[in-house]
Amino acid sequence: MKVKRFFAKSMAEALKQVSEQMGPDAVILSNRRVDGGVEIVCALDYDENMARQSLGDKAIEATNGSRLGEMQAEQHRRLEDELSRSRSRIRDVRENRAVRNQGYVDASFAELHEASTDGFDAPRSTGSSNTDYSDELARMRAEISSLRDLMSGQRGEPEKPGANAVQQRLAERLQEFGLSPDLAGSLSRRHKGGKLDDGWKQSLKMLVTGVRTPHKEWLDEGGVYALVGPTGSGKTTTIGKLAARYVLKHGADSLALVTTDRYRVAAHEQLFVFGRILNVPVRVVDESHTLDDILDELSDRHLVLIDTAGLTSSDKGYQEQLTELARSHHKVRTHLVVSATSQPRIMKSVWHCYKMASLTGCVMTKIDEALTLGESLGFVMETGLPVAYYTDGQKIPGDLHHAEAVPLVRLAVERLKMLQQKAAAERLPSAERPREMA
Ligand SMILES: Nc1nc2c(ncn2[C@@H]2O[C@H](COP(=O)(O)OP(=O)(O)OP(=O)(O)O)[C@@H](O)[C@H]2O)c(=O)[nH]1
Ligand SMILES: [Mg+2]
Repeated sequence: MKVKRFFAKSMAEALKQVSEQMGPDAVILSNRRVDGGVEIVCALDYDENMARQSLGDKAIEATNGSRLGEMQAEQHRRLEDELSRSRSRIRDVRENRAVRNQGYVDASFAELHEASTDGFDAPRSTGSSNTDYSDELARMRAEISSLRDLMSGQRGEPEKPGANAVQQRLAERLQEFGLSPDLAGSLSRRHKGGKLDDGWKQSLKMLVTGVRTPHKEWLDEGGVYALVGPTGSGKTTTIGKLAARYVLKHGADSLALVTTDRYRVAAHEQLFVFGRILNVPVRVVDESHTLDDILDELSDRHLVLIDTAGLTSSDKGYQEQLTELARSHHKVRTHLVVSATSQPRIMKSVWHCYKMASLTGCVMTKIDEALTLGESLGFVMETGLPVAYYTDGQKIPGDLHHAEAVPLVRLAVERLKMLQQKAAAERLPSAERPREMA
C-alpha cells in the first residue's frame, strides 16, 4: 500500500496531480482545506485490513471506512512530519560533524536531545566521539526505516489473539447477516461477555446507531440533488420515482429534471418520458448549456433532480461529469446510488470511484433482489454515507421509501430470518417441507 500527500491551490489541481502521479486506481483517504489551498491524501493498493493493522488498537475507533481512511491519512501525515524532522536532524548532525573540530558537536547533540522530547528517544550520550556520532546516525537511520515501513503499511500491530467462543459465534451470525468479516469481527469484539443473543441485540443497536439517515425528506426540504453511480444501479428509475412522488404531493410547477448525460446515444429518452408524463421540464447539460447556467435558470424551483451517466473512471467524461457537480456554485447534494445486490467489494470500489464528487449521502436500490441486507448496512456504516432513500422494486413511485435506520435494520433482520427458514426447509425431507418450499 502506497500512501501519498498532495497539496495544490484548488481541488481540481490536486485531483489532476493525483491522477498524473498515482493513476486512476488511487483511493482518496482524506481531503481538507489547508492554508493556501487543499490537501489530499491518497493510497494505491489500499487494503482495509492492512490499514487496520497499521493503526493497531486505534482502529477500533474507526467504525466506518471513511473514518478509517481519515485515521490512516492522519497517521501518514504524522509519520511524514516525523520523517522530515528525522531527516533534518541527520542533516544537522552531518553538518555539525564537518565542523566538529570547531567544537560544535556537543552543541549539536544537546540540540538533538532537546528535539527528542517531541516523540523520539533521547540520545543518551552528549560526548563528541566518532562512535557516538555513528551510533546516533545508525539509530536515526533505523528510525527512518521503521517510519517508512509504517507509512507503507508493511509493519502493523499483530492481531489480538483469540476472541472467545461467543464472540466467534456472534461474528459468524453477523457475517451470515451480510456484514464483512472485518465489521462483523469488530462489532463482535465489543461484546465483552454474556449470551449470544445479548451480543446480537447489542450489535443490531450499534448498526442502528451507525446507519445515518436524514430527518427530512428531499421532497419536503427542497434543493438540488444529483444521483451518481454505476450504470444500471437505478439512478434514472429512482429520479422517476422521486419526481412522481413529488408531483403527487406538491404538484408539478416547482419541480425540474436535469441530466448531465451527453455521452451516450439516446441517453435522455427515459428522463424525457418521465418529464412528459409528469408535465415537468427536463434540461440537458451540453456544450452550449453548462450545469450552472441551467441551475441559474431553475433557481425558482423548489426541487431540482439531476440524473447523470453511469460511467467508470476509465470512461471519457467521468471526471468532467463529477467535477462539474463538485464545482457548481449551487449547493448540489450529490448522492451515490448503490444496488443492494452488489458485492461489498464492488460497493466499496464504487464509493472510492465517486468520492471525489463530494458525496452527501446515498440511495440504496434493488433491496427486493438482495438475499441479505447486511452488505448494504455494512457499506453505509463503514463509509459513513447517510441513506436518504431505498427502493425495492420497479413500481413508480410505490417502490421508493424514505430511509430510517430502525425499519432498515429490522428489514435486514427479517431478510436473514427468511433466508434461515428457507435453508432449514431445504434441509428437511421433501414430505415435511412447507408447501411453498417443497
Ligand atoms: N428490482 C428492482 N429493479 C430496479 C430497481 N431500481 C431500478 N431497477 C431496474 O434497474 C434497471 C436499471 O435502472 P436505471 O434506472 O436505468 O439505471 P441507471 O443507473 O439510470 O443506469 P445508467 O443510465 O445506465 O447509468 C432498470 O431495469 C430498472 O427498472 C429496484 O429497486 N428494484
Ligand atoms: Mg440512467
